[in-house]
Amino acid sequence: MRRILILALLFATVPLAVYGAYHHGGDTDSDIALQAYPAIEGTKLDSCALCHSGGEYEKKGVIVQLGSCQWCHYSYGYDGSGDIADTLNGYGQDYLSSGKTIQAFSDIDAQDSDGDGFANGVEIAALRFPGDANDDPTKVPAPYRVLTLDELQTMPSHSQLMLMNTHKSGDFYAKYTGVTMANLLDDSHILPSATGITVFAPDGWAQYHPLEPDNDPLMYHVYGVYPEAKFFYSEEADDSINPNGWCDYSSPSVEGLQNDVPIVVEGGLQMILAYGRDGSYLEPGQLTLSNKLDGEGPFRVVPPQKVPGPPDQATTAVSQDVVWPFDEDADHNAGYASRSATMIRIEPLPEGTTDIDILEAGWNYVDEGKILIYGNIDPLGTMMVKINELYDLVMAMDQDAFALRNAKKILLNSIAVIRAQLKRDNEQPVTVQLRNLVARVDGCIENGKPDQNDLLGSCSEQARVYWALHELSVLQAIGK
Ligand SMILES: [Ca+2]
Ligand SMILES: [Ca+2]
Ligand SMILES: [Ca+2]
Ligand SMILES: [Ca+2]
Repeated sequence: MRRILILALLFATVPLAVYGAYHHGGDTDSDIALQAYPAIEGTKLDSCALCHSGGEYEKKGVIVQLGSCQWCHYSYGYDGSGDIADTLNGYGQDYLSSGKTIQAFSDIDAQDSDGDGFANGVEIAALRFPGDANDDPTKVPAPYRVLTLDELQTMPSHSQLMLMNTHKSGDFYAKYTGVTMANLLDDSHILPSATGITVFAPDGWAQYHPLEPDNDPLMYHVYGVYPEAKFFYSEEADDSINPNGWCDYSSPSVEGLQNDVPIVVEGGLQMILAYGRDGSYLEPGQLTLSNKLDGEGPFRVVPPQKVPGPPDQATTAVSQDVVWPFDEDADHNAGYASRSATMIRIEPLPEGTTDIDILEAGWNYVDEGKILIYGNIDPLGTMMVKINELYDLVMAMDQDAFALRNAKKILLNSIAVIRAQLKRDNEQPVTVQLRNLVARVDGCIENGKPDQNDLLGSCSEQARVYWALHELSVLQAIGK
């Protein structure tokens, strides 16, 4: 029960959407959106979430959070039997009632569909959701890093033979290989204020883990070694001998092990981000037509048992008159092992930041073998990416957008100076220089038109640079 509450709380404060491919057969609205706003192509706005909301439902006592695409499929149905209007956010409803055309997009441009104080057109220019009041141009995506399978494999690897104890799916021993979560977080430079992680899979699943050991039996910690486990073997449980067995002992690593003998794991049992199992890469997950996840890879977060015990009989089995009957209080760690993890959010999100643009971190991450780590981490890497993007953005701007003939050069030079200071990690000058530069692109935001010292004469271009600098300023303040 406590777990359900915690998940519900997390979701209540930080709404999340997970996006998939959304340019459906028969869907013309997403193409019209791209015609109306070509600049959103490939951004987080180029997704279901532009017009559709996410949602959640309860499944066996657990709140399952669905992103906009899954929510639409869940509530509208793959057969289209539901009412599509129920899945629309405020912006989608305004678009619908304005006639669903290119003209409709410009007709509602000046409206504030989600009531967050920013007009739809302003939000779209800043790449913020016009149908989500929790997203607006002042909100800054949290710092992040993306890791590939190759990169993870260059980090120290950790292997452990362990029991995966399930409620009802059948238990198994397996030797998982990966990186310890502790190592991964240290390598990501998590900040001292970090308290836990939430792991997300593209089917909408989310699982929270505290950093430090916790008394709650359902809280599997990130840092620290788990108790050594004994090997539990019984012919009755062995599904290769007994057709009614419930444990798979086929892992080559169990060969030669005796019942009731401790399993020795070098470095001890730890929570790992696994990419291998019994010498093979994890099989990538995929969503079945009934919205169920098959496969467990390319990455699975694997927590060992906090209270080691034998594989117990499935809760659904008819016969519980066995050597290890189902035990409600047993440590069923497998249910907390997130399959096909594509995102790890380090909690809490730093002040002034919000969930990142996670358009890419869905099923393509499963296919590409990538994982996204974001939240309470050192912002420097993200700032370097953002300042390079800003430089390229200004570089590509038309000369006409600038207020003076040499204004483009001045702006580019200023950005280059800040970038150089960032590289040297000179905190003080970066903060001051960012503030000074904002003052030279702030007229339109402050007073609706360029002011005396502004470098850009075009308000739309000013807004893009202004919000980009705002983003850098918020990131710069993280952890300070
Ligand atoms: Ca708005
Ligand atoms: Ca908004
Ligand atoms: Ca079991
Ligand atoms: Ca100014």
